[in-house]
Amino acid sequence: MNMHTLIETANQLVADDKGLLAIDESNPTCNKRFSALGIAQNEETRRRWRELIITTPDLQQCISGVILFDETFYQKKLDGTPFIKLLTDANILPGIKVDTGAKPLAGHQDESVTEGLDQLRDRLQHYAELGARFAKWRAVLVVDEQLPSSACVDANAHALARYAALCQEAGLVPIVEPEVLMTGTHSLAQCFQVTESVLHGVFNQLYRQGVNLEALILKPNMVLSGQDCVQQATLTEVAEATLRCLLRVVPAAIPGIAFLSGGQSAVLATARLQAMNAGASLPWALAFSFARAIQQPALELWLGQDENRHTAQRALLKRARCNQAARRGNYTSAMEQDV
Ligand code: 5MM
Repeated sequence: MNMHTLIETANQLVADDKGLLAIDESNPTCNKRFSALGIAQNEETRRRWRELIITTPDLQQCISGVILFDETFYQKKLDGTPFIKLLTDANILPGIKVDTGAKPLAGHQDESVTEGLDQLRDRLQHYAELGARFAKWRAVLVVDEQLPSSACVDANAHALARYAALCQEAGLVPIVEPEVLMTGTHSLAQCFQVTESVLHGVFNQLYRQGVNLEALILKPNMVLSGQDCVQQATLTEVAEATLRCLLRVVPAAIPGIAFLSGGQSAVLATARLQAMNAGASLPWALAFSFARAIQQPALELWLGQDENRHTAQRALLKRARCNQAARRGNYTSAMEQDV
């Protein structure tokens, strides 16, 4: 492992106001998104969708890295060119989701712990040999009056740190993703309190496992009101609460924070990123690592039909450009009218 290279890669992922594009949906999740739009749910359709995304012209102008799922990692363009080569040739860093999913946490109803540490060292080495430059692991935390339990926070923080240490050993930059879900009736204040305590737990474990903070990217949720909360926080309240929370618990040593979108609408996710980047200077780059908030408008135009391919690519690029503008603090709602 060359720590200098790892640090360079981590910085490259958040350089030039670019962000990450997550296309690492597991097959059940990808199929669920397809099914909602009447798109066929099979390996070839998933390949065609991912090919459309990866071959979007000019994507590299606003996207620094793409997170792949294992199936996609080995797939090829119709002409036989591996997706990994297409990305690398376009100067987009290929990444790989390496967790094996959130599984029920024993003795803790409605809570999960993300699994995948078994054989992880070998899997990471394999992906690195095939050209991956970074990896991703997502933990899921549910909020209600009692949850998350400290057992759930501790177990997930420990697994994230073990994963991150193994990634750095293998020469891959770890994307550390503890997601506090927006589903539920909880308030902005509850989300703040849970997010703060989860991030505390994660950075504590990262420290204990000897993970180099200069060579990782944090992928957190924004601090939001639960989606069924009667009192929805305003744009300014979300931006203020998210920044206050992150400034309390995220060390200045990390190069960047790249938010997940978590089910927010594409436009709202961009507007909130803009609101956070429009203010005071911050110790880390504040970027994006969206899946739905970049893909969904394009998917709704594609509908599995080749004749919609270019329209869908334009919609995808537009979202990527809007998010890059939001990183610069230059995004305005007028950009939504651009074709
Ligand atoms: C939270 O999900 C991640 C970011 O996506 P959104 O911006 O849509 O919230 C995403 O990378 C997620 O981890 C993958 O889609 C994989 O999810 P599954 O549940 O299929 O493992």
